[in-house]
Amino acid sequence: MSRVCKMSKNVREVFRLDELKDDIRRNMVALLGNDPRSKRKFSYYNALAYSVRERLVDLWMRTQSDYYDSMAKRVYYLSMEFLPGRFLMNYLTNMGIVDECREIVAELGFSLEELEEEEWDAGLGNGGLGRLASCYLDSMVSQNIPGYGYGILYDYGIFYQSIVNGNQEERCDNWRRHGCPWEITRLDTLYEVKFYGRSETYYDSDGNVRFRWVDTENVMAMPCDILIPGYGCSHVSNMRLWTAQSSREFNLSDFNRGDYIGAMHGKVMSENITKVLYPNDQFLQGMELRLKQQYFLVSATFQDILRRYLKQHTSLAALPEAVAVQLNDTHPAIAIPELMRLLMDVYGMGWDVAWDICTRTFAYTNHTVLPEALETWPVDLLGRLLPRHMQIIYEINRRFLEGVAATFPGDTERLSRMSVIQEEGGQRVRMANLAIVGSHTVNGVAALHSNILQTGLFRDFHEYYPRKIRNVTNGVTPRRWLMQCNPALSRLITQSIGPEWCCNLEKLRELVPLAEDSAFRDAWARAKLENKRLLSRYVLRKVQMGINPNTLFDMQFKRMHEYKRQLLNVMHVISLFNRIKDNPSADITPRTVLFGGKAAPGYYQAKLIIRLINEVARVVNADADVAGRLRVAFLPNYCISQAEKVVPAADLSEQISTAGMEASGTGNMKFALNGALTIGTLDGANVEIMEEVGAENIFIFGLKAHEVAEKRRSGYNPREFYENDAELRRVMDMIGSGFFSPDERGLFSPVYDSLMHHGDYYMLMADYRPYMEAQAAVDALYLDQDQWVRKSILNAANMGKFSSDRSVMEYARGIWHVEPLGK
Ligand code: GPU
Repeated sequence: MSRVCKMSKNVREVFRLDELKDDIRRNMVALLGNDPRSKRKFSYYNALAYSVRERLVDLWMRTQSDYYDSMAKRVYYLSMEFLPGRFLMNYLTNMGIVDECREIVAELGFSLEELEEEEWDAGLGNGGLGRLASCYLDSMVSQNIPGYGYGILYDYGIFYQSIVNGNQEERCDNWRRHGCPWEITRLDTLYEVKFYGRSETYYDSDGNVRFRWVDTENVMAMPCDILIPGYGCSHVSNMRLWTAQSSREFNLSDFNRGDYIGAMHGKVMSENITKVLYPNDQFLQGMELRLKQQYFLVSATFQDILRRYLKQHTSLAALPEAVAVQLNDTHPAIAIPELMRLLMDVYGMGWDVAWDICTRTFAYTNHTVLPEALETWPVDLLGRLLPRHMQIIYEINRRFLEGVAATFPGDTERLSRMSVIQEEGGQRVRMANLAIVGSHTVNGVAALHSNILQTGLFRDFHEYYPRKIRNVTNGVTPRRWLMQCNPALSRLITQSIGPEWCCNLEKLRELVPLAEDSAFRDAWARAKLENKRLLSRYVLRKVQMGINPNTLFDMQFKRMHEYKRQLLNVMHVISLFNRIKDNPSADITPRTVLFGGKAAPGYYQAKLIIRLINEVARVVNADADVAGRLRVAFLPNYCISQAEKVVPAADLSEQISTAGMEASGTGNMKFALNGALTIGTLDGANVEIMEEVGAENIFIFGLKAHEVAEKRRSGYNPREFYENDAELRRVMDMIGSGFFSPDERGLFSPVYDSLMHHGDYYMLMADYRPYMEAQAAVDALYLDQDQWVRKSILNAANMGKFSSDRSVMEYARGIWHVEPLGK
């Protein structure tokens, strides 16, 4: 049993809480140079943060030496994105000292909540993919699985979104402007990362042909660690984020030539690598700087992995027994030729031995089937930036295709589909093919998605490697996504079934019988109402709009994407508006429809839909007939800390993507876990949510994935729905004719045209009527609060499967082959 495990016994003693207040005051002076008599919230937040962090450093060091002593196999989770949000409350929650801390902070004259609000989100990701990585780190360390996150410390995270005259405007997110107390910068550790140059052959002393990468331009990578505390402080791990520093020698040579500005230019250019996160979600832009970022992450990380490994091993032959590397999508897939290069060119191995090590080390997770998101890099770009890697990729492909050709003789079409090199339209490297060939396991992120990989996108690979492509359904951490974000509900659950649920989410099933207990239902409804009140106050503060907590809170919060179909939701809102206008005295269920989400800055259609939401909101909210029955708002700058306010307050969760397009979704899990009912298509993890909560407790509608595929094949005609449905026709005509944009009648024509004239690729017209019917069922059920609350309880109670603890254990046992330490 590890030393660390015993630490959680007496938190007061372990975390020296009696000294915390003094430490906060000391840090105010010593670290921040502030007068402790000052009442600046920001200073106190920082002083508290440092005081909390220093209590974990010791545990972190013990954890690391536990890993070292036991020679445990380590998991490296490589991701271009992490989306941790704020750290303070997560540290306190996982340390189990929220209440104690609240008291201490009160003695200093603050509320914990106001200090919490001083922290900027760490927005080092776009959306679900980055947040999943952060949930997995929480679950790994909480379950004693020795793992690390490796990523990039962007100076500028995902942009700050504001809404000006209904339009999205982007401002840069200078999140570390005032420092970040959670970072531990390792100034003394620097790795060199090479770019450009050329691959050179030479003969080694045995007369063998070898390769080396020469005439490179070098940049230094410096690590910055952020601690990740496990729940109950079982262990403390870290994510290691790299920042680019100019290399010293390239400066010096220029200085010696007297070219000061030239030297500075080079310095600035090289440090640009980690300047900014690319804000595209599921869209490849193909910029050289992005490929540089990817290789920068991979090169620095592998130097670190091998350094740590070689401290305890003399030969690299056993690497796959000591190291598992998970590639979070193809973004870090250049790691495969990089490890080959290191093993062959630096450590002198032959191809076959190196390839065997490589393919036993890597596993790859696919997160999308959208064609515009699949990474391909032009051969000339990749070959110029990473010439030796390009050579290795060609050789991987040559050997791979040899194998395929032997299995499927004469099937040249199959060869060209499976090739790592795409030939048509100029040679490009298909990163997904490279990742599949170089990994022992490939997984999709929900059952339906993995199935689509096996039978659709990666069908040829599934035929060739029948056991390689598998499923691990996503999950979310119950610590942040219930315990921390929803204290009212957490308290009620713990009072009713005890505290174990937060480490064993299946325990929530014990709530099932309580759905029949009217006192419990009342308490459940009160918790929801309290959260809705809190959110109403937030909405008033943010967008100066009053919303009524007694109305149905209908929420769609996620990145703006055509396939996620925020537009379908808007079409429902417009239809409700029309029904009220036609019959102002009609008895309808009062609703508040809330939206949030960022659009990629270059995604025209997604930005236009934001504008449409805001213009519809303007019309609806100003209408006297509608008052009290329908309100619409778009909350700017959706981010993790906003999600923590939104999710607990939802009655209805909108998960309405075109079936077959959302790989999994994780917002769907967060909302249902917090007692929202889902209206959704049979897409991604919605399918499994329905299986868990029961078809009678969820509003499923619309085309199924195979029907979407069939319709695309047989010819889909959106106009047919327009012609046969008067209510739909009216909605479309209002959008197209400028009803919501009287000063600019043609403003929304592109929205109208995409559905009516450009094929309605995401099939909103086909799903409109079924969606309207499902929404009518929602309205009816909401009027019966007793039934609604019962179903709300049953939703939360049946979400056990969607804990990221379960997902991580599936990876650990089935893919990484690691066991929790100390068990
Ligand atoms: N996802 Br690829 C992203 O958030 N960004 C990406 O670049 C890619 C995928 C999402 C999927 O859209 C979502 O369905 C999934 O739940 C999430 O990754 C985590 O797997």
